[in-house]
Amino acid sequence: MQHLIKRIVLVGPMGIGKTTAIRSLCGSLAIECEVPNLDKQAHAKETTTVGLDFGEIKLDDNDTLQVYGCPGQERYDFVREWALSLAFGAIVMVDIHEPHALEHTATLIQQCFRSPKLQVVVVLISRPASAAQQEMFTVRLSNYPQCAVPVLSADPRNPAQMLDTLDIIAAMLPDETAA
Ligand SMILES: Nc1nc2c(ncn2[C@@H]2O[C@H](COP(=O)(O)OP(=O)(O)OP(=O)(O)O)[C@@H](O)[C@H]2O)c(=O)[nH]1
Ligand SMILES: [Mg+2]
Repeated sequence: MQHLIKRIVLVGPMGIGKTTAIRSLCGSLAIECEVPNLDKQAHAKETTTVGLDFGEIKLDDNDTLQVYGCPGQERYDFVREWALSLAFGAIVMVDIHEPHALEHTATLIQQCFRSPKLQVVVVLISRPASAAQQEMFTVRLSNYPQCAVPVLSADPRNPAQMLDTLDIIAAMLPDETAA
């Protein structure tokens, strides 16, 4: 069977769990770009990503998935743009309880689709929310242009849930997404 490399990018606001997700998936093999967080107003956590986090995952069907985690801070939006330009799939992570979650998610999805290579975008609800809240978010999001995309949910700290998410997005990628 042909061996393919599929690149996926994790995007979303500061502190949503992009680095945590890659750590869950790849453990000590994850390559992180963490530095002390000097913007505690934006998020109280101790470290934040500059550059790109990276992890590689072997999927059941012999495909390799490369996962890149973007910095969430807006000052590094050029890094996100560059990562998206290399990717075939994107996961937009969101806490649907955040103010402006809908608008921010829609803006990120639209940015993803501006990247010529990018073929699949899914939204990942990454904080606990009821089924009704998730349903309402999904319906409202689908009213934004280009935003009728699959909406999944998973805890970034949970390796099994993150693997399931990656399996779904990998299965949606067409075969010609070889590197
Ligand atoms: N309470 C709670 N915390 C969570 C949950 N999911 C992730 N976290 C925590 O949220 C934090 C996420 O931090 P990071 O993984 O560094 O976030 P990031 O998206 O990489 O952030 P930047 O790189 O700064 O953009 C970690 O401390 C996680 O343990 C959750 O469902 N509930
Ligand atoms: Mg990070």
